[in-house]
Amino acid sequence: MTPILSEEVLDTQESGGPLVALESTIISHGFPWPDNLDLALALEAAVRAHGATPATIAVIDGVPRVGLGRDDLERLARADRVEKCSARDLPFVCATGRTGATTVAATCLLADRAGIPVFATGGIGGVHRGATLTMDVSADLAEIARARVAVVSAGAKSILDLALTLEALETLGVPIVGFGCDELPAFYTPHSGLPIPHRVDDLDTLARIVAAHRSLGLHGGLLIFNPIPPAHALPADRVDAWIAQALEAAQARQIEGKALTPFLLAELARLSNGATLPANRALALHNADLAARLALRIAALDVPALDGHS
Ligand code: PSU
Ligand code: MN
Repeated sequence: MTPILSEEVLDTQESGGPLVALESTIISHGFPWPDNLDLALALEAAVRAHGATPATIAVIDGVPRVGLGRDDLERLARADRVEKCSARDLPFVCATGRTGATTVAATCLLADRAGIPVFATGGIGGVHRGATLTMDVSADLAEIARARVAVVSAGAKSILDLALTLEALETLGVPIVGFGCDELPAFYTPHSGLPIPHRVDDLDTLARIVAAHRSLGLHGGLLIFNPIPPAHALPADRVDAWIAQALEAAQARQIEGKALTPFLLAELARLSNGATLPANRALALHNADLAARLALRIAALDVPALDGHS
């Protein structure tokens, strides 16, 4: 299951240049066609704008690929027979020659294998509300704890239990840094009211934290929270109401397991008359921008390369 790196990703890696991993579930299952293709291309452009190389990750016809061409991005965006592929799904999707859009969990795993130290996403999965009964906890958390990747996200939206998500991350020992914030951002809004342990306001310190994490030989990844820019944030009370309605609809229709997160995202878009989509797009681009700038600083710091990946 060795991932195949695109020529551009290989070249960048060989020259020690900056690379940013991007996930593909946001393309296939997070946004509707054709906005999703537009976003996938815009995310790559945001990374390139800083001189870094984007590496969008997915499984194409059974091959885990790091760095995709436009045709692959379009296929993922059309989402015709594209599976939502978390870490546990990788062996099946690869062995049967299927095409899978990788979640944060699967993207972290493949980015680690490819030796890419920085990964930008929109929001991470976490502990779902009601998890004390359902045990629905996203595999994103376990994989972030295992993969040697710095994950840049706008937090997690309150379709999840954000307080329990922070507790789970603490138990897993994942280092958390707020970039310009001292509380967990709640995806569509910058505020959750839940304090996080460390705040950093400049890129140099952020890069040095990633370097320290690496040179201490710490296993696993770290999480960088980058709140949505205020100009794009949605009103918190409206978001709470849409989430409550979306959760009710999921319960009434008995939607659970891997279908739950995509269902809730689509419901929020529907209930908000599409207002969640530009906010989601803005925060994802904002994260790609920060990840690219961070990748540049890390490359300049001469951080020891990841070893042990195949
Ligand atoms: N949260 C979002 N947008 C997303 C996802 C989560 O705000 O697109 C996607 C990510 O790919 C994430 C996955 O890794 O959903 C988590 O799914 P689950 O809860 O089934 O682990
Ligand atoms: Mn789940």
